[in-house]
Amino acid sequence: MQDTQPQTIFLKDYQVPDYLIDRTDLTFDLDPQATLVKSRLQVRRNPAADASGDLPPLWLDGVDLELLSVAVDGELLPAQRYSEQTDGLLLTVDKESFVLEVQTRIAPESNTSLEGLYLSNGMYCTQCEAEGFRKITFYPDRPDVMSVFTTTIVAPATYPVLLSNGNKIDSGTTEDGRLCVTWEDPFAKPSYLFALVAGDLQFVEDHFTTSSGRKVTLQLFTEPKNIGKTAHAMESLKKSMKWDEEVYGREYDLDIFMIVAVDHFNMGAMENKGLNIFNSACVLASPETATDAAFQRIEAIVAHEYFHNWSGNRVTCRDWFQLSLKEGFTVFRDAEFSADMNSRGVKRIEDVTLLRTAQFAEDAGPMSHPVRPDSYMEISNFYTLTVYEKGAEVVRMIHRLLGAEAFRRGSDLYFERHDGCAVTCEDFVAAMEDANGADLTLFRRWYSQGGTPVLDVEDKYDAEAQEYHLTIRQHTPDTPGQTDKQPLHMPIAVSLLGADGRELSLDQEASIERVLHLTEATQTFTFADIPERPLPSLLRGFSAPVKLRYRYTSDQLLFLMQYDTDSFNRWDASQRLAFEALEQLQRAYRAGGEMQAPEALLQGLSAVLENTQLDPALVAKMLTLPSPQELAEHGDAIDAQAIVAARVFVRDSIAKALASRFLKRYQSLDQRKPYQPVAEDIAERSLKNTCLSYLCATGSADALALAESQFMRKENMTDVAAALAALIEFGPADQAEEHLESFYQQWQQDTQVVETWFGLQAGSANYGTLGRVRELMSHPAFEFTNPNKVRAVVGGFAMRNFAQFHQEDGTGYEFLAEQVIALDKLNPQIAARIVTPLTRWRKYRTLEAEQIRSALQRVSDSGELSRDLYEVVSKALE
Ligand code: 0A1
Ligand code: ZN
Repeated sequence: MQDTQPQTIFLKDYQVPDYLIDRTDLTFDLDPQATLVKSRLQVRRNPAADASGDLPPLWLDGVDLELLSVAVDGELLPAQRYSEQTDGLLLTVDKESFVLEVQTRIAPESNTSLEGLYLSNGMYCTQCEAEGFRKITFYPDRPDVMSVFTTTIVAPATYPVLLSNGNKIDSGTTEDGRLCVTWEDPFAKPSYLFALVAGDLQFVEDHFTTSSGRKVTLQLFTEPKNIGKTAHAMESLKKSMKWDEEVYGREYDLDIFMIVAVDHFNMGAMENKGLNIFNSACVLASPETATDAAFQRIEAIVAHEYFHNWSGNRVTCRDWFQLSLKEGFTVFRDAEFSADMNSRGVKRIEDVTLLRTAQFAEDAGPMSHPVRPDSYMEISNFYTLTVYEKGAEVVRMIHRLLGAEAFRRGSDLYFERHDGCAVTCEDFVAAMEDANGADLTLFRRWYSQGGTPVLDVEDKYDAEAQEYHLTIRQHTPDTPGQTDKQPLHMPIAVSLLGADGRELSLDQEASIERVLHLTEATQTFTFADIPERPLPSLLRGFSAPVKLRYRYTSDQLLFLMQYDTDSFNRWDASQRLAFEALEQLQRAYRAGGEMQAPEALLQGLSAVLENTQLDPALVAKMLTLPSPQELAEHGDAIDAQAIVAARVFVRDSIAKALASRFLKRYQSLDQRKPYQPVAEDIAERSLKNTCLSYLCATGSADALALAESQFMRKENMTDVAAALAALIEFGPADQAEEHLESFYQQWQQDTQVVETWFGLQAGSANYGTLGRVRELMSHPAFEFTNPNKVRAVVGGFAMRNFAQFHQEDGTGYEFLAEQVIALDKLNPQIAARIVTPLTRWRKYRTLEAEQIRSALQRVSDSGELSRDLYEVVSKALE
């Protein structure tokens, strides 16, 4: 917590560090309340720094540390040569190079922020990105200071596993019987990639032979009770290592790669060099306990962290404004990996859904920022969908504009040029240009300009000239601190469909898709030799992260749903149709008029459901209505009740109209196969469970009996959780309570399943009532200091339970304010994230807006806020 108003840090103020640290030798003497940290730094004046004038003082970041001693070249430094401040230590040394030794004491047990060194279920672990290392020892805690680390860990024999980055070079026992291990990481790295783990852990081991024939040991550590849940992550790791060699030519570089699962973690996982630390929920899985979605998430996150070894660790960020350099690129890499391992079309749909629901909302909210932000108060607040997902879209557009081979040349040059360096987004783009003689001058605006561009498309067919003209107008709305946006360079992938549903050939090479380079505010593209008036399939594969408007008629959307060969656009047509129906019904609801069944949508979905040639996962996606959050993102003066009512009405109309088809499809897919988390089976289960949910929505006893039988069979968690969700949403209350209870009885020992159980209730339109959520928070399995539990219960309610959170009396908002205030005292990062729904108050109609704003004001008035929460709340109230 700060004493004064937090400072804003600006990209334009960046300066190279005054001093470099060539070597960092650390010794940890572990103790829950008094861990002794000794650091020995080989300090050297940075030759690239301004050399005029006297030697500048040396600044070391440090937060919540007890300073014990400071010595330079073996001599204790007199007190007048250093001054301790709330956020660091300023030293006057007057030497160009010297050895600095600092001793500090820290209390991991009292560290609930989960940054720095902390305890999770009795095991020590660290989280240093972005600025957690300064909670361990005094250090220039910035990514452009890269150092070779050795780490010695001393701990009681009750902590037999002692890990850090790199290779183990020594181990033994001290005179008093404690264990002592030393690790050396030969690759220079910034402090944010440092890691330490100590505990009574078990591990599984495997090996991977790299393309050049080096044998790498792979180890995955967990608490003993979880050792049976490691196989999927290990397989995912081996697949990732192979893929990165094949697709990017990137080999692993150490002799050992370790993963550790911890229960208390603020994010998904962390790419520490050679020692990745994972949130248990993002690495542990077994068929009985984890859903298909969890299996896929684990595969993606294991890959993401592994890929960071090159895009992040070997080549890192100069400063935190460049965060998307490593995150945007790595998300793009992991998305392509997942697309190669599973269904490419479905992966794209999932990613775009996230972007449209959450990133577009961020772009339109008070924390809106470009992919490369210009300023921040607290960097932890910028691990955002914009930096990650929109950043990945920006890289994807480069891939589209240049083509796969050219992109690979660019990435090879980038890694070769900058290996071992801390660089900028500009360096990435420059490598892409230089490797290919390309010009991305205009394209760079994507990094500096925020907001979601809107494209308006109009077309004209000239029968006489056999020409088709597409006119595209682009416009990006103002965002906080940015007005008068400039046009962006973006690829627009287009096909033209003829009356028979086939794509027309677009040039001599008979290709059916063209990538238009949009660069101007308004631009017209002409297609020659077009023999009939075509129907355009626009922005195929979502080739740019924009909102595209074109006046499709319902018939045209039905046509695209039937014929478009781009599975993304095929799905998108179904979503456009659903949006139209839902918006019309919201208007009817608000006007107190009658709600009419959405005939066109019913017709389209009926055909889709009959089509057994289509990937069942795609069918399931087409049958899934846009979420309330996505509908809210579209609207102004949001009326939450209208959104909920319209959505329930459409859902029930579909359920009723297609009931017999749902049953037929459910039955044909309900084959008792042994569980495997492979794309084909996942696709079948997703459609089967979508059918089940619609069947139960009718409330029919037969349908509920199907769900009950699926629940009782306990074949795998995907089917069990889907059945339970349907039962609690649509079944009689007393039975649902029984099922919830029996589920808990069976799984109460399993942390991940208990999180699922919390989430199912908190996110349910029926069960996640405020009273129920409060009860869950006093359940013995709930832990306010565990982010996963908070996300399941508080987040499940405030972020995934639109209907209950937006109850008209405003109590949902008050509840969230209360939780945010309490959380901020324990874990500022989580407080600043979970407050998000309150920050979007301006989008709602007057009544809700006033209620939400006043809840946010209450947070603001509650006393001194952490820097994390202060930044988010103050920007939202501005
Ligand atoms: N670099 C990690 C994300 C991460 C960021 C911050 C953390 O602690 C506050 C933890 C993880 C990734 O992209 O996976
Ligand atoms: Zn990452």
